[in-house]
Amino acid sequence: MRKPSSYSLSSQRFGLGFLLGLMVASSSLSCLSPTEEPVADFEANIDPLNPLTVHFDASATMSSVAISEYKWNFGDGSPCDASCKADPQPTTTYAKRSVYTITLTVVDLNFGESLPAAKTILIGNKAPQAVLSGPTRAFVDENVSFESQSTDEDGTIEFWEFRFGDEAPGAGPTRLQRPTANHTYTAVGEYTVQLTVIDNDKEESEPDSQQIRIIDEDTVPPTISVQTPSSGDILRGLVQIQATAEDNVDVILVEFLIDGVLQARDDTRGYSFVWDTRQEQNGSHVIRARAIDSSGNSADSRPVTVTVQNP
Ligand SMILES: [Ca+2]
Ligand SMILES: [Ca+2]
Repeated sequence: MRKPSSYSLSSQRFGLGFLLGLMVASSSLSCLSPTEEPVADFEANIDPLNPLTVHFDASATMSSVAISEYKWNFGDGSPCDASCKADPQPTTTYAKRSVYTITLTVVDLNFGESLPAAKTILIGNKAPQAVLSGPTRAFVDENVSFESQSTDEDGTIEFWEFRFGDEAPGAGPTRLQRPTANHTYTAVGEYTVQLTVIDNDKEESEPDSQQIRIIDEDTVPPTISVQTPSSGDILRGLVQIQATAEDNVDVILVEFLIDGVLQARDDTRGYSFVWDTRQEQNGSHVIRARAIDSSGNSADSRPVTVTVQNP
């Protein structure tokens, strides 16, 4: 039973493989009777750390008896010595970036030589690196901009392929010839945005991705209260002022005010600031905290009136 041969350069595994031509000869057999000659087949995996190094693998070769010889021709004029001929998984490092045609002929003890299997591959190209940037939150119907900071060490980037995460099932990416993309989401949700770039050797990068949260426009202000100190407290020295704030979307900043004057800002939950009461006159002072959400809505806490009494 015969089936069509298939290209087996494992670009998925290493992400660096790129094929210019395909096999010249050979089909694969899904089963081989003991009366048939062997069928050579191999994979060529470009090393992810060195694009001039290629790991070959002849595991896909079919034969009814053991293979006695793997005749590799790496396409760069280097000889295949006895150890190379015994090796179904040789590794070769090429001297320079070029297109090479690699062939493999196998020999088994019963039926002699197979037809040559061949692959023509660009070896030595460095794959481009995709780097995506963009907001992590936006509103429904807002025009959102994503940007590529991708690079190609040994060439240039020719295409930028964006996926915004809300494509129809089966739809392909948006392929652009520029590094920025604009997109408008029509529904709330979490979306994965993905960028793949393609260099001037037609080699694709690994994808870079990020999440974006799409929300309805937020008109609800946050809530905030000062936890410590409490109204009526008598304070001296350094005093930690602590507030809690909540929002339907996100609190991005809490400000602390003493007698209406801004003293400090904190954008980390567990909002706090250390007040040096020695800088104040002894007597009554009013503490307030103000929370600001990601849409710019703000709210003030109830005032906390304390007495400063330093020696
Ligand atoms: Ca390149
Ligand atoms: Ca809000």
